[in-house]
Amino acid sequence: MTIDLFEDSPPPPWREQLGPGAVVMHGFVRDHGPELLAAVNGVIAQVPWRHLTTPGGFVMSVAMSWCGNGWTSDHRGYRYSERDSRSGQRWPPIPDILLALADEASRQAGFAPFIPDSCLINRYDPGSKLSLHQDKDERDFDAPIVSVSLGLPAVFQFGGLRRGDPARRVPLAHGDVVVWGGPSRLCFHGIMPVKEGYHSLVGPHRINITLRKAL
Ligand SMILES: O=C(O)CCC(=O)C(=O)O
Repeated sequence: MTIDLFEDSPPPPWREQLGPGAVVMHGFVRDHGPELLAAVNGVIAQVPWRHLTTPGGFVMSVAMSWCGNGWTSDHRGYRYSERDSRSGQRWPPIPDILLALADEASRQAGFAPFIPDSCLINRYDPGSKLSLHQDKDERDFDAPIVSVSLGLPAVFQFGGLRRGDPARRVPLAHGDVVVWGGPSRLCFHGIMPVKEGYHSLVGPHRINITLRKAL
């Protein structure tokens, strides 16, 4: 697929290595907020925000939506699905702009061309957080994870392969992209509670778009 979205972009202002195969590309999509947000809103119109319940019975503070392969959490555990179990319909396709972003970010982080099949969109209202966890419900771990931050800033925690390993705290801003894979693919990570604020484009929220090869 060829789209020229990233061809005119300036080089990323700076990269921060978090570990082998894990990098923050600060400002990578800073100039593309409106187009990315339009893509997000197109998905939300079809898959409205929802607060999932964890297998342990807790309602997640983060609101979620998705496209490509969807994501479910309930008392039976976490899993991906190709279709909405209520309607039997496939979840909406991943917008081209997000596919292009994932591929470009993967290559620039040193990974192979990347075609994700699942895109999870998280909305953090002030106070929302995501506890330290591993992304391990995907079928194979060869592909990296590409994670985009829009709107309010947040502190990303990035630890090691064991839950108890020390976790680095990395401030993320609008337009930052984190890519992790290879030896870091299963590193624990999370988001600390998002502080109150207002972003001129996104409003009083942080939006995260995470692209994965799930099935
Ligand atoms: O919001 C973020 O930056 C991280 C999201 C995340 O860890 C996840 O969706 O698994």
